[in-house]
Amino acid sequence: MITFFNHLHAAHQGRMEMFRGRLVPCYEVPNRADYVLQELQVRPLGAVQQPAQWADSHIERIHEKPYLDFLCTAWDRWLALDSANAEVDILPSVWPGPTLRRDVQPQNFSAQVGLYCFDAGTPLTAGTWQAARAGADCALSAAQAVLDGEKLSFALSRPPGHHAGANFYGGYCFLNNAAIAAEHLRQGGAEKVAVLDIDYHHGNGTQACFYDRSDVFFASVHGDPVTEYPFYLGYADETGVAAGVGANLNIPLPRGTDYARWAQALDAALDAITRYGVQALVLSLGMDTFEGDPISGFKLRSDDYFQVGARLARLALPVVVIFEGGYAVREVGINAVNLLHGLAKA
Ligand code: SP5
Ligand code: ZN
Repeated sequence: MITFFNHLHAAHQGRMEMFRGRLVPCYEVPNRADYVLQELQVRPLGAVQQPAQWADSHIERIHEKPYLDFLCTAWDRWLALDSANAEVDILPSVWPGPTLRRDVQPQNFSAQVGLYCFDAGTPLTAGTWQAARAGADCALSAAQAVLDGEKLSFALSRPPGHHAGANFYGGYCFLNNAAIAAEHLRQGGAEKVAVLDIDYHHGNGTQACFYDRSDVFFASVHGDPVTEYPFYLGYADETGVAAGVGANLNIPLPRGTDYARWAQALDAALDAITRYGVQALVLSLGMDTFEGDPISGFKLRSDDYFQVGARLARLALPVVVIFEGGYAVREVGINAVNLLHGLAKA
């Protein structure tokens, strides 16, 4: 395995997110990535490197240019409104809900934030762009490593990506690293690829990126959106549109699901990927399926992740692993590295 570590990840450090009318400390904290790196140093799985610097054109295959322009200028515009804004992060407070227009771009900064951001839990901070952009470089380098013949690569980065889409952010995510990696595999010659998302939360951004495409199969096992974030996508009846019909698989599971039942769902997703017939896999690896996760509801235990890795290895595909969620900070390194060892050694 080769790991690409985002050395700029801590530039993104949100202070507060909205929960039930109050601002509470962010769950998506810099320590998360540092603990995974630390555990990889205790139980190594190959080299840890910095990514190459990739041109923006690779990111623009997934994200729209006006959205990227907004992200990379947002903090400076925020400070220009009021220099005291340096003390607080950007959160939206107004959205283009039902009957309101999203086809005109308002000039007002807060109105633009609401156009691009779909929740009030995702602070945009001074270093968000720098961290997210370097994370996309990690994803591209990890995909390139697989194109160059590596069997397993790991983009160890934050903020995560799977809730972000072509022109929106939310769910702690800004740039969709898994989608960027999958598209890079396609550009590099893989005719069909799969993205398997095992974060606790449905990967609505990734699904949206590929929903009308037959060349990227998206499969996700996640908390049932009828009760779980992101609520408005991730149901079993979402199977794709147009050319993408049959290339999207959602397996929602109830809160409280344990490893035995979760593993059955994983096997169903793996079977579907095998039947689809792909040359490479992108794994959106969220560790928030862990029983100790503070914001999630599945019951996987630390030792289970070895088995998860071994099950994934049965696909016998090259895998690009993208780090997503997981908020039990003390255990996130052990759990992620358990899975990677199960995958690499099987
Ligand atoms: C990448 C990822 O895992 N994003 C998840 C975003 C979830 N945001 C909503 C969090 C709601 C927090 N609820 C706190 C409950 C504490 N008891
Ligand atoms: Zn998650």
